Amino acid sequence: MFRKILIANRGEIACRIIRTARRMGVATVAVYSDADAGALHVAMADLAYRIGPAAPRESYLNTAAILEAVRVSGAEALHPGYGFLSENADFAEACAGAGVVFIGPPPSAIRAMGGKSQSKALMEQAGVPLVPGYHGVAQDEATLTEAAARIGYPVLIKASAGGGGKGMRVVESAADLPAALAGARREGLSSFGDARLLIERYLQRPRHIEIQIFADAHGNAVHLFERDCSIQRRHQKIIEEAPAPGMDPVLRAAMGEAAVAAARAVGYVGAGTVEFIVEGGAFHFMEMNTRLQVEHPVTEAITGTDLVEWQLRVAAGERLPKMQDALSIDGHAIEVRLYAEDPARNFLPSVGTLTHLELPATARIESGVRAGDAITPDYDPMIAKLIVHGPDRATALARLRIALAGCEVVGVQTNLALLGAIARHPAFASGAFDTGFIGRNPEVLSLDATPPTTAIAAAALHLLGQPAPAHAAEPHSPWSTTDAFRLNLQGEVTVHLAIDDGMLTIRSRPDGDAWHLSWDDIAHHARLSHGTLWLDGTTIPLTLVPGERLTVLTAGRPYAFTVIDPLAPPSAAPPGADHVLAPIPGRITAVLCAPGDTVAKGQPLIILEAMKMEMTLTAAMDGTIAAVRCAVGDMVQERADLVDFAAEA
Ligand code: MV4
Repeated sequence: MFRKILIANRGEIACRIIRTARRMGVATVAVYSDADAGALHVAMADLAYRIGPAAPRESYLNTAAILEAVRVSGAEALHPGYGFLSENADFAEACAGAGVVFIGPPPSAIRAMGGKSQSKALMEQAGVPLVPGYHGVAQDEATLTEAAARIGYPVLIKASAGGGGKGMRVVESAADLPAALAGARREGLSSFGDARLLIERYLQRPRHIEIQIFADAHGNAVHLFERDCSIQRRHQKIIEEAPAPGMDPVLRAAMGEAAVAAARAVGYVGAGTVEFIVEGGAFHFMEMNTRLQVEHPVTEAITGTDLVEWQLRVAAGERLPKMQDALSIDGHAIEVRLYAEDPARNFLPSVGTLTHLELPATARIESGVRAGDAITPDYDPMIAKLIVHGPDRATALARLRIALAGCEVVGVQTNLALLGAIARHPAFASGAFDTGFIGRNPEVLSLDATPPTTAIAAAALHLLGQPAPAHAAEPHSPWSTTDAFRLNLQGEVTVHLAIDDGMLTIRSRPDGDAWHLSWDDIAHHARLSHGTLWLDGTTIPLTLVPGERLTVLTAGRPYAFTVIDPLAPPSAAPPGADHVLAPIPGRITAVLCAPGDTVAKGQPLIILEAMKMEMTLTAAMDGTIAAVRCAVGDMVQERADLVDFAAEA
């Protein structure tokens, strides 16, 4: 076994790899960018080296800096994690050239599976079933038109070099084909520098089922069953589970054999995943991911394995720890990805400091952050993965609901409400879902932000125990205290709270050892002590997190209140539709307008790149551009004013 490995990654996966290496007695070396100098993976490792500025291109994708860290640290092997350089064949080759073992497949296997058309041709030869389609070299209009007709409409056009749904177009009939081909070519060229296309029969309600495979350098290859990753949003997985609900053992065996055949066909070594789409009992190869995947823990849970340990053993030349006969499925596991993203802003990444973070001890937690850390615009905004396991799916799902209720995140917006809504949804519980789940159940995306009575009462009681506003003219006068001293008003104190667009006025007065609170014409009797609210005779546990906003965590959800000081001077009116503001911090990648331009509502004005996403900012109204306050390459802060419209004539 290696004495020391370097982890060329960050966040939860770097932490997860360090944990297993340490258990195996292998020393660990972290690398970090300037943005990560204080990150958890750096604190956990035995040694750590700076590799560059925050931008991935200059740090976690910087081959020279990473190989220099390998050299000075004396690491014998390098684990690339997922993302970044994990599926870069040139990097894997550079590792070999530098005398360090790349903990992953041979560069030739990465290359063979890298392109869609090429990998499909290889898989066809290996007898792995494909979606009926065309993935040939010829790209002329006549060939593609004839292929689409032969396949039968509806067809799906994909960019040969594509991934993540980019460049995909559904075409319902031959009349729509020329425009769709032209559009997909343009998108392929701009996104991947490659205009080649392939065409497939469009499956209307597929499930995304993938097979975990593992191979060693001695000619052994096994599969570790399937994961169902059908619950996705915009090609981003949010819930994964193993085994797939309702999976038939015959189909499982056939998919497992096909996945192993796929691995053998490219001389695979190490951990890999073969993705299929499944519809009506038939399965079709989509692509192979030549890395350890984010969702590998559900496979670990049902097979009782540690796949990072397997990766290290195989990379060190050992045989697979278990052969196919020794592998079986134990119960059911579900993983959810908790992201820092804002449901109210179309699930854009939400940046900020995690002022409060509690994750449930009842689930396996994989996280790269702790309370006090920041979610920055530089990297993926995942906060944590939660993995639950049980003897059957119903038990695992019940454990998931409990685990989600135990998550407390303050400082950034999260997708917790979405995860909870899916975990409670009957169609998810039934197991009869496909990749269209969120599209057909859009109510899971909408959140009811109305705070419950408990949260309002707790916020008001907390504020009643706080000092008076700082601007009070005479801080020691009875008029400025909040102990409910008032002449002729029965000791009444008024608290003003704002939540989202709403505003609440709560009247309060002491009542024995508790308070009498009233708002919206309803009165309550309440007391707050030791993290418990006593309200109208019922005791409710909750968490209060003071800060710029006061957050009350109750019933598994955060409610953030802004304390309104009615005596404070009015602030400047916020810019409205006549300004384009940066929704999150990021880098300007295109400026599509200039002063004096007349633009129409909805017209793209600025393209902003942040958290690995590209965002097009559009005009909120028809008008004339007065000023453009940013240029390509600028880093801008959240709410930065990017474009101003001229005042209406
Ligand atoms: C498909 C498909 C239907 N028919 N191919 C989306 C991303 C890429 N990896 C493949 N994708 C799809 N390919 C055919 N012939 C539907 C999808 C698809 C999808 C696949 C897996 C998980 C989620 C998805 C969401 C929308 C579409």
